[in-house]
Amino acid sequence: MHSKNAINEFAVFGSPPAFGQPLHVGRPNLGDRARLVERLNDILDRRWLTNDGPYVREFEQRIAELTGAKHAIAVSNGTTGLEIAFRAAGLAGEIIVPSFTFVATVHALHWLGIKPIFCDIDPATHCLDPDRIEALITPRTTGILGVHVWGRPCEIERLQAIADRHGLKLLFDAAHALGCSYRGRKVGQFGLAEIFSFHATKFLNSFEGGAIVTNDDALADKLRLMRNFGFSGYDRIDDAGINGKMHEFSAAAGLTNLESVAEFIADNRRNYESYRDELRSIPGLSLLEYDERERCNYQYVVVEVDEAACQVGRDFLAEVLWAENVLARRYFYPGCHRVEPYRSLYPDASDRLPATESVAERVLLLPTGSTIEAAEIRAICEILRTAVRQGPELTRRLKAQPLRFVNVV
Ligand code: T4K
Repeated sequence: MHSKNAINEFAVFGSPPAFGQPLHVGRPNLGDRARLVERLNDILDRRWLTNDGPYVREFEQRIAELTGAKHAIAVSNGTTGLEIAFRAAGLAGEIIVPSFTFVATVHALHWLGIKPIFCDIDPATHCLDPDRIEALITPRTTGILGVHVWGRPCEIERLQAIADRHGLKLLFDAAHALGCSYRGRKVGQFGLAEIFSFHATKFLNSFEGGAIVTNDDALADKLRLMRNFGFSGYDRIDDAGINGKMHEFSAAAGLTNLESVAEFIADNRRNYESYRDELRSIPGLSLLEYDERERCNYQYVVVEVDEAACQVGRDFLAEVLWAENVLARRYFYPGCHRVEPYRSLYPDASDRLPATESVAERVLLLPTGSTIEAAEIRAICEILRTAVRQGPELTRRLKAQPLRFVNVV
């Protein structure tokens, strides 16, 4: 690692990068390799590769236990899980959804011909602002889709009260929130259904994968049917389903990684605390906090950049970090409403999303997970400390050269 005590030593101005290899935000956490290989061999020996196989069933059982939900239906990925859940729940017309989310949340609605009605977020929580929802409800609204951004649950009770008052369905995109709790109850037990992602970059991965969890028996039956083309038996089709099945290799990876999930959370928490200690002394950078009274998975290290206080903007900090091989991410810049097709379909959405736009302009996610070491975190924070200490000069010099890594929409 190269020291970065002055901006003249920054790779963005031609010096060697601090890190020889890229540091990622979403480097996969991996459980016991021998156990995984054992399970893969079982699958090959059994010649049962997919279609509700034994490992998928076991994985579903474990996810139901972990979340406390009555039913867990494993799916091929989180996005397909969202689509199947929306369809099985009968969502149609208009759905109120944040724009500050990964674009898959909104794509899933759009693919089903449902109009996303973008609602602003609370800048403190980064989740749907309950005070902004009711003004968006029309006779065409059938539901509210909350997203537990960064694993910090939405204001669930208030959302449920609004949904009940207007006869709307409430579902949650819980892609970030496995193992997290709201008022002492695990995420997975709220709304009509909650949908998790086990993509490689999530702290618990099944390579690709997801699960829909629900306490509703009838919905669970429908979800199982729809995940498998609508088949309820050989030659018997009861609904217009799709192929959303998780296969056995994915479930084997999910089960193996689940065995190490406590270690992954401990690693994330340790990283988060190291960042917190290091960043505390840097003016203008604030680390998004997790509620210590709740269960958290700490899988995202989210920094908000106050440009006025730092005298250097978030995008310039990202440019500096990328040049040093620190692949910090600007999730979810620029917001779903500002990417296609939503930008063209709903050109006026910006007018009612000031908090979304301002948060999307100042958020920066830093590398974490089991592969990141304490010394690397210290070095990343040293780069940030140097950048902020020499903020005005850094800004002046970066304005004079083209950005290589960061695009501005
Ligand atoms: N809802 C929400 C709120 C979500 O955040 C997501 C997914 C979904 C729904 C949909 O769930 P899935 O259908 O994906 O199950 C990543 C992930 O692809 C995506 O799953 C995730 N959210 C999103 C927040 O991040 P990208 O395109 O920004 O990251 P990606 O895939 O380039 O990976 C990030 C870094 O991780 C890479 O620079 C390299 C590293 N990496 C990645 C992979 C796949 C590895 O080191 N190894 C790997 O195998 O979307």
